[in-house]
Amino acid sequence: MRGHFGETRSSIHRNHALISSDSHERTTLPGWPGCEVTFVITPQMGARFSEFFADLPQGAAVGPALPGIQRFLFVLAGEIELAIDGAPHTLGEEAYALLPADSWHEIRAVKASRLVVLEKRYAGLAGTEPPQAVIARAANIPGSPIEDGALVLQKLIPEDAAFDCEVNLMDFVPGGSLPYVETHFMEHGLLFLNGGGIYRLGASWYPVEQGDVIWMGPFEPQWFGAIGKTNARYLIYKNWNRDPH
Ligand code: UGY
Ligand code: MN
Repeated sequence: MRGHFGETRSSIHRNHALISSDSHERTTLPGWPGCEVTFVITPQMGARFSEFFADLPQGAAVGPALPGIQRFLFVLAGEIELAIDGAPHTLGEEAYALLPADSWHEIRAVKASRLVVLEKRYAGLAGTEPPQAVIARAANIPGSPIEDGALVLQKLIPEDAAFDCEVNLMDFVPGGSLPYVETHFMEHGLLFLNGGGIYRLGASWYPVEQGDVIWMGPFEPQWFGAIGKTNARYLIYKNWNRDPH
């Protein structure tokens, strides 16, 4: 939703960014024929990964990511068919896939669909085979209550040395919060799926709501408190499982 002319909640800084949907810029992209894409996090900001929304009309067909790049996709709306090695999988709302670097796949929109996509260069590990594709539905992933039930954590990617990233769902009860201000070398790409609250990034506090995206660079102090009458839930990427150098 747009506010007043000349205003936005988007706020871009050297080591963090809040991108609200009022400032989205839709573009075309050769790899996504017939689709509209909206990049919200890219290396131009300083991030070491990309995050974008992809709006696919019914029937759109999309091939794999660029060489060396792995792709995570999460269906926000609609339905897609994902072909991997010839085997089709149907993914509806809140189904997701992690597609390993340099592996063939095709995404076909069964209905008009909206995806959120994360792409990063895969960091291999000597002596460890690269991962297999992961395809699942968020609703089937068990949640772990943490911080005395202030939030429930779902880990969408298996905990295995082959994976160089995490993508989690964090669901906060009203009044729930992160227990402390985190500082860590890992980066985040975050999308608010439900509810909102106050996000602390560095020395700034931002009101946040459904549809907002946040990039948190290395060591950016970060804290969240869920404010409101409903749960606040976000999808959060983190580079993970690898040395910092
Ligand atoms: O996993 C995390 O680092 C997570 N707790 N960070 C965050 O929610 N900002
Ligand atoms: Mn964190």
